[in-house]
Amino acid sequence: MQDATHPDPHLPACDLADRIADRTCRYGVIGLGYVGLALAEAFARRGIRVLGFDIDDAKVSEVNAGRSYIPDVQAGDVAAAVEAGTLEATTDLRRLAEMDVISICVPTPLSKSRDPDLSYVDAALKSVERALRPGQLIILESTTYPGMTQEVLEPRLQRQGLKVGSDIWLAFSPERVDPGNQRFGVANTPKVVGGVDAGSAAIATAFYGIAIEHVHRVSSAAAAEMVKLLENTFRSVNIGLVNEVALMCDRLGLDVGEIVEAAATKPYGFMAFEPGPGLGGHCIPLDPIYLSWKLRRLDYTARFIELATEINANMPRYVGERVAAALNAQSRAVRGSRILVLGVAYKRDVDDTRESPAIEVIRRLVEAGADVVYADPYVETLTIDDRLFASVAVTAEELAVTDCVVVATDHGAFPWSDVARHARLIVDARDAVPRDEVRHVLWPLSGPAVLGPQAPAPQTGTDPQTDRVFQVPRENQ
Ligand code: SAJ
Repeated sequence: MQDATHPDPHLPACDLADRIADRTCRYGVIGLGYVGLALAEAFARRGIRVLGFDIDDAKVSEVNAGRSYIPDVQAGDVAAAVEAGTLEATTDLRRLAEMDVISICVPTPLSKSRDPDLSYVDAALKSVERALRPGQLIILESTTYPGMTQEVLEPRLQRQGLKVGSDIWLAFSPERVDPGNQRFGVANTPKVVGGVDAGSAAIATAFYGIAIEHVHRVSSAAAAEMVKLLENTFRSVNIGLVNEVALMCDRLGLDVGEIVEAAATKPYGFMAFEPGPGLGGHCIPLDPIYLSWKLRRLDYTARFIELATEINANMPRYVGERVAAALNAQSRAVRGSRILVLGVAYKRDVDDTRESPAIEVIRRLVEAGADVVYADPYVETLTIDDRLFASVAVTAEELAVTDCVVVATDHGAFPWSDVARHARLIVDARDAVPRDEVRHVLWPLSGPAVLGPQAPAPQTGTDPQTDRVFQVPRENQ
């Protein structure tokens, strides 16, 4: 919250600053997705009158009915804000003219050619331009490449004849929302803010201070854009590293889960990341590519980003190979085998399947001729390559007729003990199944299979994918 005893020397003396100080400023949020709805509700609960803007009638109706379609935003909070008159939603973008502060929280995906797709930002900006008036603060929250706010938004807004830094203000502030995170929300997640000038930075800092406990100001909008990309590149590269360690452990006959778990006992200088079937979500797989794309135009190759992207994108193929090797060890082919994939969401306890690696795992198994079904309590149906799948229940009966269970997403809601006891063969890409309860055979992401008391006799053979001789070591019998 702003410190009233130490006024910000850069804070411009203007009506907007006054309305922020007395909490009468009107706040418009463009894009009511998992970022925008959470942000709107956080300010509404602080008594700011918030108007959410979305092109999706259904979202607008849900909000105005006091309901939430974002699992991390409680319906009760939305209802209370609507009831209190501090939260409303509309599709009428002309009403942006009524707003004092406008946050743009629209998707920034990649195009088919893996270049930044800024069409959503462009559409939102067009609406802002049409409604622009003196005294407004415009903040871009959507993740983008360093320089975009200053190089693209500022000239566009100034075409309206208004001067940024005196008539209007412009800043960038990256969204930081971790879907499914029960501990950190909008109010207690520090907010980074960078302005195209000192006045914009100060007024944006003052505004966010209304609802967010800690606001961290950086020297420019480009710096704030880069902060976000560092955060997400950090995750992509470290996940890529631990996935490459999984590939190394596969060749060394080591269980990568054991290796990472042991390394994580180091109390300093190490941060554990979990190897898995790949990288999903609409941020981590994509955001770093905004950075490498920008740097290529500055004649620099962001090698870590490109390597991590390659390794992470390869993991679904690796999991498919692992399934083939596990079935082969039981003299079964993938073709004709019934395979149950547990989890299609991109990570545990969320309902989002965007960029989910499980989809590529399923695609590969179907292409190899398997009879694939999936179970995911958060995802009722899923279309992959024009084929509609419907989630099945994880029952003892389903497990008993399954030739191989593939763990792709480690939702807490799955009956992991039942899976361990009833599944005849498991490939666990998330280290989710309790090994000590396995009755039959479990293949971790890498390393020797784990044999339960009811496992078939150990076999040896040659893995057709790699010609590596495999055998189930005696210590696992
Ligand atoms: N993953 C791994 N191993 C790990 C961590 C994650 O394989 O050790 C996978 C996940 O299963 C998932 C993908 O990576 O498929 C991304 O997971 P994530 O939690 O890193 O990413 P998001 O998109 O759910 O949320 C992240 C935020 N999460 C965390 O910081 C923990 C944060 O980085 C951003 O605020 C947010 O993306 C965003 O919107 O940029």
